[in-house]
Amino acid sequence: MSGAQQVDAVVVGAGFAGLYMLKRLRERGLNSVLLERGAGVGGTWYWNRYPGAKCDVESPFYSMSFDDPALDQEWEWSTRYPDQAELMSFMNHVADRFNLREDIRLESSVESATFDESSNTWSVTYRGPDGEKTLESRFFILATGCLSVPNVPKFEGLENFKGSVYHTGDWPHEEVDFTGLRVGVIGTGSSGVQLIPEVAKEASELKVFQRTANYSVPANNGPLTAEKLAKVKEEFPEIREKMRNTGTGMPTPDPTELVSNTPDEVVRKVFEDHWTLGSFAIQNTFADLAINQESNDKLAHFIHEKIDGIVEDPEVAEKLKAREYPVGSKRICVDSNYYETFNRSNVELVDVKSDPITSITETGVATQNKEYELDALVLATGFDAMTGAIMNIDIQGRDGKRIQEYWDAGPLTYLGLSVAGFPNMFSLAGPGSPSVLTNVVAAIEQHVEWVDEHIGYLDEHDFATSEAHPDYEREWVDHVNEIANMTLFLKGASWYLGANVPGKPRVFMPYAGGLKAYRDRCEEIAANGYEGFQLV
Ligand code: N01
Repeated sequence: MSGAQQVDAVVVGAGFAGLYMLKRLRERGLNSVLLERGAGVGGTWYWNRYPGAKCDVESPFYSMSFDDPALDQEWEWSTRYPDQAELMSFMNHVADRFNLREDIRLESSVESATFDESSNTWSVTYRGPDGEKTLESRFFILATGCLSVPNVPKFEGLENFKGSVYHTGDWPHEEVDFTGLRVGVIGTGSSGVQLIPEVAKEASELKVFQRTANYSVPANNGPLTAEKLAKVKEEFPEIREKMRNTGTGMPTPDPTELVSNTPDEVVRKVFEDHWTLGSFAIQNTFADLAINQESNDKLAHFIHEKIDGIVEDPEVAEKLKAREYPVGSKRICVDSNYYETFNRSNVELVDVKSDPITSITETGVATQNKEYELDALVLATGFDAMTGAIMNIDIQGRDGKRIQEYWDAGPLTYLGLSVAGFPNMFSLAGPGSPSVLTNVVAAIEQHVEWVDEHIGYLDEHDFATSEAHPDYEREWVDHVNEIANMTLFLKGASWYLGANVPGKPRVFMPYAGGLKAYRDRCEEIAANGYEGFQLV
């Protein structure tokens, strides 16, 4: 005996996936520990607390019942889209309501996990408030999130900047006041698009450093009236069922009509109605928007016209129009007054594609042609997505096989769940699964329930370990690529492809076939005795 604490399962990460996984494992009678590097639960929503942070999936749908329909009935969502504070309240409520905290160790950062073949256990070492500790566990479950490792570009001189530097994905817990300051924001993805209108209200001057314009649509956020909430609650069982049966993980039916078969005036009316309604659902109005360039161009053109209608300075409007890639191939943004913000006299859009940033100086940002004096700098520069958090843990499977080496050219998984050579290790909503291309909470729910049932199967059939068969893993990775190749996704230099982090392999990581098709596949595999998994 090593002296390390023995448990049945170690779960890493206290976001939606980790909390629900812990609940299910506990109900199965497994002695489980959840390790979380933050000082609180909430995952993404614990770290991303920048001004304007909110989810762009509507409140009732960006939630799950945690297999207890009473939760759906008792929680009162206040707005159409949940903001960061409300999501944190919800996650904390979940942790309390299901008594999860007693098995959660906060401020506990996992450093390594090594599989011991003689005992079929994982030795998981983490650094916690009391120093380094090790747990020995049969199952090792990664609920580490797809967007949890901030990407900080290697700007020359960043460390010399005398003002404050913030990253949206690692925002301070105390309030940040930009009143009267000259602020620079680098990055115009979803985080930047949400933050910029809020900072513009406080800053004396705001410089927005944009390398690539994004497509953004209005959120049309507002209170969720008592009447609407009552209706949602009444319909929850049906809504949850619908969410399980669509490609997007949303309750709205998948589109069947094609732009290419629809008269232009009808297409325009559909886009217009969705623009007024708000939400990213505009990209799911027709079945060919993600696969047909000409159809997609019509949506791009529609958004460009909207920008022209909002932004007063035609030159600024022109710069704000995304042109190099199809709508949705980089994740569409959902905003509250983003384009309108560029009509403010204290806001300047700086195009750093044509005039690149050369360094950060003591007093601001230097581009090839100009220097911008700043008091504070916000990096809205995204994440080392999908693989970053997993690759940050020194994971060794059978025969000393290291995940860092095995995934050197991109992630290899079977169903995004299991990796050949890493027995009893499961990843939730990670690379190779639909996760970020769908309503991620719906995707997480499916993964957690599948893993939980799989563990039940192993126990019922006296199997000690489960891991992906390498041939099935290869086939799955090929399938993920084949589906991606049928879409327009490969035309955007997105974080889906690892293109936002210099040197990261360019591999399309999520599964683009939709949640319903994926769920069916997972169920079929389970029904066939977990085909493709080596059960020993
Ligand atoms: O990150 P991003 P994000 N010099 O990678 C720029 C989710 N999310 O945090 O496009 C200059 O999208 C980069 O420019 P470019 C959502 O899934 C959801 O905004 O690489 N610029 C880009 O403009 C989202 O997709 C919500 O040319 C540099 C920006 O930084 C995902 O998180 C809210 C640069 C990064 O955009 C990530 O969004 C927030 C450099 N060296 C986030 N490096 C909601 O639910 C990077 N950039 C609403």
